[in-house]
Amino acid sequence: MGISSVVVVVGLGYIGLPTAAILASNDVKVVGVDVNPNTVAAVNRGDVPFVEPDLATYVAGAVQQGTLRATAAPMPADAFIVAVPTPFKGAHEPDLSYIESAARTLAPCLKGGELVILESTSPPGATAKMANWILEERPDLSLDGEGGRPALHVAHCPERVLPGRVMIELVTNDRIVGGLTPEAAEMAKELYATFCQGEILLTDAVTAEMAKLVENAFRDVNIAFANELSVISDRLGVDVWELVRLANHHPRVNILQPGPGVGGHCIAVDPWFIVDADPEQAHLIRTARQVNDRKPEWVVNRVRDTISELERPVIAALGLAFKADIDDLRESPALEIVTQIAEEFGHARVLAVEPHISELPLRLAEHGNVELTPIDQALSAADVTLILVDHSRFSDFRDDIGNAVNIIDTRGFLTGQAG
Ligand code: SAJ
Repeated sequence: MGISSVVVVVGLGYIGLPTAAILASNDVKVVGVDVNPNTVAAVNRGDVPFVEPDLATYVAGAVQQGTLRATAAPMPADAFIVAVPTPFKGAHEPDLSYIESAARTLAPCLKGGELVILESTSPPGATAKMANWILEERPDLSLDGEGGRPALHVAHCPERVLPGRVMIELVTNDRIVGGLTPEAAEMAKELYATFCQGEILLTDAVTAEMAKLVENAFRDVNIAFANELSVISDRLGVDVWELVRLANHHPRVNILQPGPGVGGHCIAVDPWFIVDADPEQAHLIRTARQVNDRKPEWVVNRVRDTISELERPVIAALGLAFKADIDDLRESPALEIVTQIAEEFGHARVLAVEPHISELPLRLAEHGNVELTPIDQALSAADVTLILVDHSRFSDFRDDIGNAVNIIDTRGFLTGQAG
């Protein structure tokens, strides 16, 4: 893949846009495609429609340099990267409709010889399905040149970047590339090598799909262990953060941090794809998901106990994002907890503190008893302080928070062990 190559990136979201921007800043000509006209317009202005450190600089630079532009529909290119959402449908089944739609939309642009990469986190077999959808549209093409039909090279290259560190990790993380054929894997490796300084490891597509899911399930299971410990410790009157800190002095123990639950669009979602692939065998992975999903309810129960004596409680809820120092509220346990509190305790005033957003999300705004409030005002008005996210911006207020009455600290923020 030389510098005269054109790469089309389908889906300009949390992964597609950073990938498009980093390729474009390495002199690859990139055309980003998105169904949302606001996203297309924003990118063409050099703007970024969400918060991710340094991304805005990359996008603005690449647009100005003329290596990145956005459009509504794909066009012929040397390589296509599909980075669209893979949400659930029904009871935790993966919904591949965005991948199918991307595959069918890019199919008319192909002539044979192109590289098509699926980056979206996907259940086992999704890359092969994507290839089949393309071939359904284009029976004149093949995956291996069979019958003299020009070959398409299809691979899976899951993203593994941590929100908040995307632009760094895109460059420094190792990548797993799984080809439907070894040649496809080699071609994908060459493309990623234009910006990735980590090791690029080649395998088949299903192993690459599973590797991504397994990484997130590993983290989920380990967070579930910490969350279960936090619930047991609370019963026993033990400070779980001290317990974890002490146990982690053992040379082979590394317990993660308990919290209000697991959020984001990855760790709370991906393990279900493994469960869905083999429901009968996936006991531990399913249980971990359930333990983490039950944690917000446990926090709400703590709030219920704390406010039971108060006539008109004022609750300061610190943080709505799914984790520290980002503005992303997707699958956020903090948002779920605050919504439940607002719904269930109509007599309470909830002062939601989230320095990374400028207005409340609709599902909170529709409750008359929730206000987005600056932290100083919330702390001075509150008689219950609920710490849901350990944003670094809250650190300046550590003393005020520590002096508050009725503190429920779901992150170990005050014991200084969060992270
Ligand atoms: N969390 C805890 N305790 C911990 C660590 C995390 O409660 O000790 C919570 C966070 O507060 C958050 C959730 O878990 O609600 C997930 O946060 P995270 O920082 O663990 O992960 P994500 O979702 O931001 O990103 C993950 C990463 N995967 C792994 O670390 C294995 C990232 O590398 C992936 O690229 C990303 O998922 C993804 O897109 O799949």
